[in-house]
Amino acid sequence: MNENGKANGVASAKKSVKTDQFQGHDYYNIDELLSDENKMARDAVRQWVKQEVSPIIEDYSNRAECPHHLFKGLAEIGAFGPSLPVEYGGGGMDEIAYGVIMQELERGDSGVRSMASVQGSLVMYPIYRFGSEAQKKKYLPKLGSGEFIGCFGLTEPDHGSNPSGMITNIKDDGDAYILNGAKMWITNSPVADIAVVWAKDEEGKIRGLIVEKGMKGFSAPEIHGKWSLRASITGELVFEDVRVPKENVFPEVRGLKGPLSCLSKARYGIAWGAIGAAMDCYDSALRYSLEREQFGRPIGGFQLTQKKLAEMITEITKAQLLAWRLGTLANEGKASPAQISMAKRNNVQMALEIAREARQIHGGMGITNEYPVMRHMMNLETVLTYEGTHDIHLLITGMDVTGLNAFK
Ligand code: TGC
Ligand code: FAD
Repeated sequence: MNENGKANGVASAKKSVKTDQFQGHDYYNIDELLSDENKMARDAVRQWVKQEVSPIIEDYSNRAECPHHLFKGLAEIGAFGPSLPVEYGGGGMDEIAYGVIMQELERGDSGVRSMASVQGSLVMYPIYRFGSEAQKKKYLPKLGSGEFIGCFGLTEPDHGSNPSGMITNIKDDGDAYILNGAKMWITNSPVADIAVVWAKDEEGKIRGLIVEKGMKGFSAPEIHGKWSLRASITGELVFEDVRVPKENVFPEVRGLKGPLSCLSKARYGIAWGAIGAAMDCYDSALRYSLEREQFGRPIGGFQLTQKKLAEMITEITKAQLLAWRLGTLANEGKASPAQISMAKRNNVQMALEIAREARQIHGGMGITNEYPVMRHMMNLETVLTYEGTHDIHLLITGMDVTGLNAFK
């Protein structure tokens, strides 16, 4: 209690939310490794997140509602496909620009970064990479401008980590395919105009197709009751004899490498994004540790608090270097799927551990929505699982270094 009989935690919470964020998380001058274009992209997105996301996100997350209105703004700041060519609705920037944009979005909220990851890497990218010229012309400009929202359907109720077992299927019916099956846990599906769906053909080969909202037999019910990623909308995709014109099928790509190559793109973005969530937790914990007093001094003066903060900035710095090096490899077209797995796994786990430590530094206040920490922590539980679980990425690394496949 302070001299006015008020709880210090609440008083300092009110004070600290008004304080500007610390910028002290560039411990190894990583800025010097970024191009001017990278820095401009990062600063513009950071500013946008401060103005448009930070003031509203706790409220949306509390109400478990998706801030759909942000889609247009995300398009305007170039968050959809930053490294895709401009003529196909992307930003024409390099892979590090894509990374720092995801970092700044996830500093705001993992769900907002998800909105951009799905649209850019899981919907625009497959259409750009595998689509016919007509598909590219029809969908990419509208997706890039945020006029259309897209979703990506790979996971099924009984096939998550093992998508090759999928049962969703297409059967030839003249000028169309008849699509049957169901997808589960699909980000943005209830609000999507189109879904990129992966299904097996009659030969058992995985094909990609674009399913449009309103097609007869297609529905996308919302999944409720999430304690994580609450500001992101998640749903199913249900297909009951949906007639999909053949012109909506990706012409060439066959097999799991189609969807997995999209995942490589998105997992790369998550490796950067998780750093943003970690930075926000670290900033909040550092600030709180300097403001909050116990035993007559700031809690930041205690060795155990300093240990937590010192380890946090060490881990953030290591994650930044991992992401930056991965970005330089990606710019040269040399980032392997296994290298991407290592960075996704390491950086998400790092962010989750930092969120948990930051929560402790905030004491009881850490469990409230006065601070972003608990929201990030809960979000990161999803990020640890989607786009390949923590353990699946470990096994990908294990397979890469031993040459032995633990999945088969
Ligand atoms: P496997 O036999 O190893 O591979 C099949 C073919 O794919 C190739 N490949 C890849 N290609 C590109 N990028 C990658 N990352 C690739 N990984 C593998 C591979 O070379 C092979 O090619 P080919 O030419 O020989 O046919 O496949 P498998 O069935 O043994 O599975 C391996 C495993 C377990 C690693 C894979 O299934 C996997 O990654 N599982 C995890 C599933 C997953 O990540 N699901 C994510 C769903 S989407 C999502 O979560 C979106 S969240 C969106 C948001 O809100 O941000
Ligand atoms: P399971 O595969 O059943 O795994 C359960 C546990 O078993 C995990 O711990 C896993 O690591 C472990 N396990 C599985 N296999 C092995 C093994 N061989 N060895 C050791 N351990 C193993 N999917 C999409 O297609 N599109 C989306 O937009 C999308 N968005 C999502 C949004 C949210 C909020 C969530 C939660 C998920 C989303 N997903 C999406 C699905 C996500 O990719 C899957 O949840 C994830 O791949 C894991 O699948 P699963 O949940 O079925 O878990």
